[in-house]
Amino acid sequence: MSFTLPDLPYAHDALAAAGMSKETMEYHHDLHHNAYVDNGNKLIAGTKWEGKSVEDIITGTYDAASVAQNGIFNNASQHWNHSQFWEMMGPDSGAMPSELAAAINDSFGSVDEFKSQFSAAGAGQFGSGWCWLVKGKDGGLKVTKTENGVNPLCFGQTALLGCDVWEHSYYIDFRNKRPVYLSNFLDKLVNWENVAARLSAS
Ligand code: MN3
Repeated sequence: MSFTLPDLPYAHDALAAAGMSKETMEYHHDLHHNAYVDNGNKLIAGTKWEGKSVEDIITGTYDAASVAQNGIFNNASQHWNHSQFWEMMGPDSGAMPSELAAAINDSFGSVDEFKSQFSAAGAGQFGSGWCWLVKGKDGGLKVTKTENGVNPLCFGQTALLGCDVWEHSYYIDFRNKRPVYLSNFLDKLVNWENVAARLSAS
């Protein structure tokens, strides 16, 4: 099995009113994500990873000491990260399902405290990376941040929500204002039903 670029689960302009423009989606999905797919397929061709699942490739190639030089890992992880990211957003953000809100309250004390920690993690990630809401091995929820394409699979965690803080994700719409992009993401772009479904499936 090789990598395939998934279609967006909505039209390219579906998130524009919520702050993520059609132009951003055309660059981010059609060009950036597609490049991870194409480059990943070239790199795994003829290796033992050809035919393996993207999750197995990520966990099998992750090496904290050599992320920057690890082409197979970086492209596989970025392919997986973006495939999740598109699903984690939607045009109808809606209210947070009660079971998700309860789990967040249990771990963070309040939804506002979770949002504060998530935004701080994203704003504080120096350079390219992601911030996450994960379910850890102990069953509790926590906020993390990762460099480049590193993701929760590398640490045996379940990714409930992730936000791409590479500049290509926000520069067209928010220029250099990453904190504004993050607060808008939490307030208008997140598909909380998808996040809740990830939690109940975990
Ligand atoms: Mn990206």
